[in-house]
Amino acid sequence: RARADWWRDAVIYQVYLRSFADGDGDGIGDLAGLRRRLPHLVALGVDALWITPWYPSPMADGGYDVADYRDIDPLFGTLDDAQALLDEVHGHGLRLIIDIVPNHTSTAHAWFRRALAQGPGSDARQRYIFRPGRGPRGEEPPNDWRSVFGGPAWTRITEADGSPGPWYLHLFAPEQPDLNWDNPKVRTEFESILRFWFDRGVDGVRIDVAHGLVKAPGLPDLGSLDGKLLEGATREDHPHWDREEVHEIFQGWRAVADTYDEPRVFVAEAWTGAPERLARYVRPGELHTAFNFDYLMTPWRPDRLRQVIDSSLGALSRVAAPATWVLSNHDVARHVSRYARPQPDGPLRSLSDLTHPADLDLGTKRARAAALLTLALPGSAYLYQGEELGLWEVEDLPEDLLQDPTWQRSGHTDRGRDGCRVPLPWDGDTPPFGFGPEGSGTWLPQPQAWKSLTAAAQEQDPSSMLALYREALRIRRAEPALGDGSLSWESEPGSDVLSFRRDPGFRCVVNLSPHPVELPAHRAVLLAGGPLEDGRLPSDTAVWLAH
Ligand code: TEU
Repeated sequence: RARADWWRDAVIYQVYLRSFADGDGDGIGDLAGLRRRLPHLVALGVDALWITPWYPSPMADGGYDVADYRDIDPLFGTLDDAQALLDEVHGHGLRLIIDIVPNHTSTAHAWFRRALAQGPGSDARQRYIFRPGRGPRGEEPPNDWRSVFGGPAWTRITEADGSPGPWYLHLFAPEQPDLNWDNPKVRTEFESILRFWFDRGVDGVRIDVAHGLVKAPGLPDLGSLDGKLLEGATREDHPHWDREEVHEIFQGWRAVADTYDEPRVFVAEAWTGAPERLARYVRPGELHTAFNFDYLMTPWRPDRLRQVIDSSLGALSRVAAPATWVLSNHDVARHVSRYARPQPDGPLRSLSDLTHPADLDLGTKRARAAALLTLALPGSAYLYQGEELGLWEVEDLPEDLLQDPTWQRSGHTDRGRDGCRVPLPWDGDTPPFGFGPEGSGTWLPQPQAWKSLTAAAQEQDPSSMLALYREALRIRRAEPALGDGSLSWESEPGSDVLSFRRDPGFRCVVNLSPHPVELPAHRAVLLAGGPLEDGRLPSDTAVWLAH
């Protein structure tokens, strides 16, 4: 466990806790389930786990509405269970990263309850962003900001005496009031929360909505410049995304992390647009890494992939930070399903713009190639639970079961993010596929077709997605050329084959053309899908080569 820079080339597995494994049979994943299934992650060969929020929460947004940052929700277990998990993870030589949500709390957090109870002008109210409404009776929201989940970013409260009160800001659901990061009490509270978990041995923290904490003074209107909220983050001087002042907060966090002997690391969730903007979060003295969402949103197209790989590596090398590579997470449609259709020109993260039905065989083939591409790139990689099983987006969940607030708040135009959050299939022939004890339910229904994708079924099959991931991770650990460093392109720009070298002596070739292509005369160490056709690499396939 000694390597101080383990995070520079780590493969980190995202556990979406309520969908990973259910120990107690209530249909919701928990810490007992995770502990029972840890051997799967050890055998897979990842370096670390990132667990999505495990804190007490009303679960209005799958736990991203936190009521207490220093405890565990009873649905998931207890603080003792968390400590036992952490010790077990460390016992396997793995590391554990937890999720912190500093942009907003839950309305059930003691601070927000106090803010409501103590009334106008109280200290408690200064911890959030309350403003009087516009209009003669304050009946209009204070500005034109929109919630990421749809609708206005403001909700009006009623004071204790029954009179209509001010509005509070929530960039996400109304159950997630934004904190006021201009308030020093908020700042010291979060540094203390970091120490609480670091003192217990947690190795790192994923920072939710890192680009959102600081709002422009005066909360100016967005105006007509911003049709789309998130994409608007590319705009300079956006009133609530990616503001310059967030960086001093994270420099303070880094100072906290650096007081520990063993490394305590950060990964920022920041949707910033240009890679140069993202690189600012990982300058020396600030955070260690940030998710590369440009890569995640890139369609399966050679020109786009090459461009994003180069721009990411370029921007990050200028600040001496490692790149990260992500194909899927709990907020986007699973990449098997994204790649299963004709690919758009622009960014691809939800399926709502793609009208073609999915060709899952094609999507799976491309996902296999994408795995080899991703794991051969310089830096660190994130795997989202179930991608090692080749799970696809469940696009036909019954509408009355959808739980993601996006679905409600969008007025039922966006199906939301439940389709990538369906509980994992572990073994057996029928649901719950070992997710929970025999006969228990699952909080979202699993497709019967996942019978062939259970971990147990794939265990037996050397051509399975699981076997591919295990082998790729085994080679990655053994191969000195892989991990952090740089790459040299061997294919020409504009080619529909991506071929690059990792020195010494390692090559990755990805064929995005519709035809088989010739390979250099090297030994194939791993093939994403085969067999080679007369020594040529089939379409939508990748290969790792060594001397
Ligand atoms: O996501 C932040 C975010 O801006 C988006 O990924 C957003 O969830 C998506 O565009 C909605 O369609 C983080 C978490 O990853 C997400 O699960 C939470 O819902 C969100 O923050 C609020 O805490």
